[in-house]
Amino acid sequence: MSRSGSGETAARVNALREKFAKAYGHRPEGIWRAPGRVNLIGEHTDYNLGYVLPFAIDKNALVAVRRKSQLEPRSQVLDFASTYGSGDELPITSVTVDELVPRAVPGWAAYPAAVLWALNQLDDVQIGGLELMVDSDVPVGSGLSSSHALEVATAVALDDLYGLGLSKVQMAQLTQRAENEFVGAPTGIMDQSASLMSHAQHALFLDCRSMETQAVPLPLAQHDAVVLVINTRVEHSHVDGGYAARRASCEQAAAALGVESLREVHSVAELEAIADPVARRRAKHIVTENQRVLDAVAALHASDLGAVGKLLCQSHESMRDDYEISSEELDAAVEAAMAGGAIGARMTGGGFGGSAIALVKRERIEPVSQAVREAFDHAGYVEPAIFTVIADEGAGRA
Ligand code: GAF
Repeated sequence: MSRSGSGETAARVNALREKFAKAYGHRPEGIWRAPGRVNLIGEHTDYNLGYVLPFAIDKNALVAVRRKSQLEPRSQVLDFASTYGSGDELPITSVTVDELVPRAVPGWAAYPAAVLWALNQLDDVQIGGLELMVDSDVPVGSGLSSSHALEVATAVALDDLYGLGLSKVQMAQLTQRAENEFVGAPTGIMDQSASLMSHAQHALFLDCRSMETQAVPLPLAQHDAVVLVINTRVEHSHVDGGYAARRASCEQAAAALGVESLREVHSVAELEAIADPVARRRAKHIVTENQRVLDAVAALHASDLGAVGKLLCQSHESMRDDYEISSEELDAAVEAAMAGGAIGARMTGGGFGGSAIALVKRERIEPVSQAVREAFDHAGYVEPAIFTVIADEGAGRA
């Protein structure tokens, strides 16, 4: 089991500064940090304008940037490098500002490029040549929002460097547009909001309709409890069909009920009017999940971790049976964690792979981890990566 902390981030910031200087021949103007997230509860409710309760984690993306002078001949060229590669030479991908068109940039560079593109769509914003280098310890494809961390780090960097004065809500909307239109993933607004707006030791209660937030204290220390992440290492992607299909079912259900979004539905009984059984089941998850978020916020305020744990388990069942976005590995992780003595457990994020979380008393970390490892070994799954996470502060200058 491992855990990354702020000491590790500081060391990565220094290493990134040096690698940047080596690759580009001078130091960056600054380095910005944006965390990944886990979602405690409230899954697939964001694009239904409902409630979510994520928190930023102590794993993050770093982006080092230097603006090219308008006097330089290459001032309209955007250079992207990352520390991901091994070896001494870090390859640089270069595109001109004019070449920034949706879906045109492959690989990880699509995420910072998407943000540059989205910024240049705004009135009065003209971002020209840049040198950029990224570093991240958010595991890719793990359901911990590695792509949004890269996007948010780029957005806060450019907002700061160019003095754009964007609010956090505007930055969340901007990175959502980048992800939806440039990258082509029809995702909601939760992940970037968590990365931007979270506070240390708190979960972020976000109303995705009003974009109002409340920092909800996580009473983990009082209970000597932690949040354990179980990364199944089955990679997922939201550009694939499953995520979009769930979105379409929700829109179909809302249309059948004559409401703008499923946020306007408050009881499962109302869903009887939906003729299509699949759309009805999908809508049932959303309606019940919104209520579970509200109940979880109340339980956290009451410092009732037992109640939070029950809600996590109910949420998982709903995603497994009604929303059908779990996987064999995620179900096994949740089942084994509970058998090993977790207070509650559920898959987290978009689903179809990625990670589960378990709420665990500190003294049960090892038995729970062991139970999960044994279950995976027994089923012949890839060995999961298991680590604790801490609720960290949202994005900013590193
Ligand atoms: C992914 C998306 F990016 C989020 O917007 C959200 O819909 C989540 O899946 C499911 O809750 O992480």
